[in-house]
Formats: sequence, C-alpha cells, structure tokens
Amino acid sequence: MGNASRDVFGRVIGAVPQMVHHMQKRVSTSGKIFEEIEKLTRFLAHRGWTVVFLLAAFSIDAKERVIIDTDPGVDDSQAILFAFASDEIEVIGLTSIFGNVDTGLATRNALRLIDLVDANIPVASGSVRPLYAKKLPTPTFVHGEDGLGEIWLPESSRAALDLTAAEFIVDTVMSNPGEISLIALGPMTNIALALALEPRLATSVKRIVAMGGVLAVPGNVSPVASANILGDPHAADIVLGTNWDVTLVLADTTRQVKVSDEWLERVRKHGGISGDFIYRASQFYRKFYRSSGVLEGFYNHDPTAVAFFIDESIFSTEKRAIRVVTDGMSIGDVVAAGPAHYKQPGPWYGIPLASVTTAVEADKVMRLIESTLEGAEIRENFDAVQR
Ligand SMILES: [Ca+2]
Repeated sequence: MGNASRDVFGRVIGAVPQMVHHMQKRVSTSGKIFEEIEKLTRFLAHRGWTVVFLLAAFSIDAKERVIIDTDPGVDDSQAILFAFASDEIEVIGLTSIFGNVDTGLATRNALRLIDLVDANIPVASGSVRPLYAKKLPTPTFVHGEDGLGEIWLPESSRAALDLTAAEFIVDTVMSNPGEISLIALGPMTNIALALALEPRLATSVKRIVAMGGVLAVPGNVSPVASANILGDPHAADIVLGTNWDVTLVLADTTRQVKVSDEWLERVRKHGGISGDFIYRASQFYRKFYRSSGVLEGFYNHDPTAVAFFIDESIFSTEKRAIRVVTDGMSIGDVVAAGPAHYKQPGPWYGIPLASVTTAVEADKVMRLIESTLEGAEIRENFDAVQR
C-alpha cells in the first residue's frame, strides 16, 4: 500500500471508533435501534460506490516509478536490490555511469543484477567521462576488479538499449511528465546531459534524490570532496542548481548508517537471493573499510539514499542554495548556503533551493532495508508454493 492510500486508510480506520461510539450513544439514549439500522442501510445505498471506491484505493499499489542512475559498485548493488525488493517503488530502468567502476563495467554489472533477480527492465549505458573535469582513476581497491567485491557473477546475456542514458531519461520522463523520479547514485553527468538535451526535463521530472557531498566531515577523495561530486563537479553544480525538487543525501548522513557483521549474517539467512548476494559482495568492501580504520561496520552510502526516497520521515532536511567548486584545489567541494548568505549578492544569490539531509535515524534505515529484503524473500517463497 502506498503512503497516500495508507494515509486515507489510516484516517478512515481512525474514525471508526468515534462512529461506533456515536451510534451506541444514540441507540442507548433513544432505544430506537431499528431506526439506526435503517439509517445505515440508507447511507450504504447512497454512498455504496464511495465505499467500493475507497476499498479499491486501499488495494491499489501506487508505486512511485523511478530510474536509478548508478555505478555498481558494491553499495550501489545493495541499493538497487533494496529498491527492486521495495513495495513502495517501481524501478523502471537503470542508467550506468563511471565512478566505482568504468561505465562499460557499470552497464554489465547493472545487467548482472537484473539477471540475479530476473527483473525485466532496461539498462541504458551512460557517459564514459565527466563533462569537463579530468576523469578520476577507478578505485578497484574499494569495490574489487569486478566492481562487485570480486565474487565474479556470470556475464549477463541481456544487452543494453541502443539509447544513451541521457536519451533514455529524456524519453521516459517526457512521455510520463510529472510521474518519473530519479535516484542518482554516482557522478551526475547523465542527468546534466539529459537536461542539456531537453530543458523541459526540469519541470517534468517528479523529484531527484542524489547521494554525495560532504559539509561538516572530510571527503573520501579529498579533504573537501566526496567521490560522487568530484567525479563530475560541473554536472553536480548544474543538477543541484536547477529549479526542480532535488535532495542531496550527504555523506555526513550516510556515514552514520553502518553495516555490521551481524546485519550481514541476518540478511544472508533471511534476505533471499538478494540477501545472499549482499553478504558475498560486501566481504571485499568490508576488508577495505577495516584496512582504512573503519572497524565497527562499514558506511552504507547508496542504500541510505534509497531509504530516503522510500521513507523521508527517517531523516531531517534543510533547504540550501548549493554551488559546487569546479576548479582549483577545492574542486568538488559542495558549498551549501543558508538564508544569511543566499539572500546576499554573491555566487549563491538566485540559486534555486535544494534540500540536504541533516540527520538520520540510522537503525531505522538498516531495519527498513532488512525488512524489505525479508518481505521480498517471503513473496518469492509464496510464489514458488503457488506454482
Ligand atoms: Ca554509487
């Protein structure tokens, strides 16, 4: 059940005790029980269709449709499988980008993940380099030579679309204006290119949730920059400075959400095919984090952005005017101005406001991912029994 229908359902259910109480009171004071039953019958006769409509609304799954732009990547893979398993969203395509791996391998890994859970959705291959900046070296020491923690999943027999990622985003969004959202889990090159191809995208995308950037903590690739932003600082400056509904799920936030060994063991046992994959792919990644001094569980970057997309109530956000430094030694620094600065003449003046995450209930994120994977596993087993 979607959030909207759950709201309506909650309100109707919440009103029932009051209605019953009201009727009981009238019945007991007047004693005219038959009159009340007659009234109820008349109500149903007049409003029968309304009741049928409401019941139908409860059972419709109003899933939000989303394209995930991604560089899989161990944490990307967990994020994608989490999104596939969720009842709240429908992933209608993956677009690939360089970052954790090169674009070619990102495309092949996206196809491998689709094979893993037999999801029948398209993959469009994205840009092989940033708009203007120098491409960063690929961090094979973090995600492994295969990008998936060196578990070497078999190559997929599926093929990517003939369209580029930017073309796929434009075609899909423009044929469903106002309905499609984007989750950006890598450098934002494809999204900036899509905007350049079709400026009306800005008013046609439903919303964008992007992972990356640091404000109060050091970056993972420079003292001021996180990998997704330094990967293409010009693209990030464009996407975060466009007048649309965009939220940046900062690494300040995602670093608070950690994957423990116990959590991995549980999803391996109860998370079906996806849980087993997440356990196996995470072992190499976990070793990298341990070697860099992160001992108590590793940071769960991309899945936290998907969690934000599914349930914003676990997070706090603030509105800021965001610029990204595009050259010099602070390249890739996200500078998010508050009202004291964006109301003054300067580089932030007139920049449309974006949201940044400022707090998260980390345990709730991990529980949401775990319960979502478990739910998908239960459905898999139920379907198998039905067959
Ligand atoms: Ca990523």
